[in-house]
Amino acid sequence: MSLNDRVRYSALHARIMSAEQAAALIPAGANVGMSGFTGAGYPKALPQAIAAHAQAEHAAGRPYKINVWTGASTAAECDGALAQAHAMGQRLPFNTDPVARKAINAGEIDFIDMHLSHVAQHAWFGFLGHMDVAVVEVLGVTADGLLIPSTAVGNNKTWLEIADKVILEVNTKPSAKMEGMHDIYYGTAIPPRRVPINMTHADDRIGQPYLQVDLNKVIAVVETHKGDRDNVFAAPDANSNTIAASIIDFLSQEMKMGRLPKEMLPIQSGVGNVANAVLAGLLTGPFDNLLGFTEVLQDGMLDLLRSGKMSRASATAISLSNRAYQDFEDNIDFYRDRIILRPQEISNHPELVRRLGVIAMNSMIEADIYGNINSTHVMGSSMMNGIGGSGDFARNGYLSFFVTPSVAKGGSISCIVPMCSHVDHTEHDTQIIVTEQGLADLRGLSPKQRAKVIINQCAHPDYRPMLHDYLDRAMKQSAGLHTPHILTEALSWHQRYLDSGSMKTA
Ligand code: 0RQ
Repeated sequence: MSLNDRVRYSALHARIMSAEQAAALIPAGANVGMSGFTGAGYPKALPQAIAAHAQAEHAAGRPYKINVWTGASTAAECDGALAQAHAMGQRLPFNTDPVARKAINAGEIDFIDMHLSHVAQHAWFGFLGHMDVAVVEVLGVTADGLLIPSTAVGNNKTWLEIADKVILEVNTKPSAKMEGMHDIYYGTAIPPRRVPINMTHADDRIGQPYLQVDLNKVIAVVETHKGDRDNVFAAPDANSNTIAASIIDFLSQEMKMGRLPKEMLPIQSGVGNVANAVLAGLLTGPFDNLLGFTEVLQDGMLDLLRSGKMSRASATAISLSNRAYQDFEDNIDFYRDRIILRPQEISNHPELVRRLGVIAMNSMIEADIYGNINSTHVMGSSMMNGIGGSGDFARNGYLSFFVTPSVAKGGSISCIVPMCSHVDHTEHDTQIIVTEQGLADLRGLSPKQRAKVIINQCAHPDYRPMLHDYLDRAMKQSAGLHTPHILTEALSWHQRYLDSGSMKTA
């Protein structure tokens, strides 16, 4: 299908131009809102043209950087290209690109790590500054001038509303038959004018299938013809399968005990291999008519929909391997009835996560013996990806799981430590921790009770005696204080790793 067929609002045809021409319209220092969420729906041609433009400007001795706000992570053609060209000054709210990560940790990019549900509203409130340009991938424009969203909705609704100028990147590669799959809610308002969001089931449609834009703001329309990045996952390993089995067993027990409704509650699943293993486990598990209320729809959830185990899934992005994407396109009529793509301010909304009773499952980097969770930083200082949506779901979910293998880097790092080197989710947000060693149910436990359960159930046997020793000595020294610590020792495990390459004592 040609670009003119996709852009059915003919007045926009005059604004079609090359990515290079459009890139030249973005001035240095601009705040640019880009589409993109977990490697889906990000602009592909324009960021590379901006990167080339930046390099030409640098060669001419003119500094050129822009500030980039997205939905979540993009891909090499976007974050990677811009970081490679030293073209990003500020970046928010979540990144997985290795080149950008390096620049963030080198202090070249000011990275602002935010809850994904906060981004749009902080932008409306004016907390982030003024948005100059929005660069948004769409699948087409209707004859009425409405925009057909792409594989991710993310913050696009907000970017299109608040930006002074808009550049549309029309991707002619994904099937135009995605039209109708999206649900864009326009009812959010700034306090004190907010009203409840009228959603009581994960699969309620509360908005319209199209994004709106003031067409007078559209300064360029650029074509791209390229699929999203291949979000491929290795087959689940033994650890992931063990963690998945523990979670499914735990949910079954909860249901038997009457603490989980028989019709089951909607599922949120983070990204990564463990998350996919849990979803794979649900394929053969005892639950039927599942609902997904999540941010990222990955291969595992597509399989659940295909099998009929899951009836519908709500997300803000479909982030698939190329293999699963082909299945999605081949069976698009089937999936259009079963997938609802929403703005991330809705997919991650605390009000909805709490009302719907979502079961949240997220991966982490480390947990401490009291249940504080680090999802973002390696050894306290180095940014990995960001908090993403994990906090939106963990604090507000009906049940909230944090999962990790018990050790990292071949066993030289314990993922259960005396004190987290950085805290994203506090002990108050953590209900259940799962490693391949076991599951620690922390609900209703005091800090000292939690510490014993976490060490006994979740720590690797190589580190369990060291953790017990730390806890015992901390209890003795503190003589009964609420959360015993030995402050001079609490972070010594991380320091030992930095000094010697292992958290183990010699
Ligand atoms: O590093 O690749 O150099 O070997 O961290 O670890 O085990 O492959 O796990 O890919 O699932 O990522 C928390 C980062 C886990 C991710 C995190 C090292 C390990 C490896 C990756 P290498 P794994 P995953 C929905 C929810 C926050 C956002 C979130 C994440 C690398 O899940 O970003 O939850 N979560 N969003 O070796 C040092 C430790 C370590 C460690 C692991 N204790 N110390 N390094 N690693 N544990 C999605 C969105 O919000 C969009």
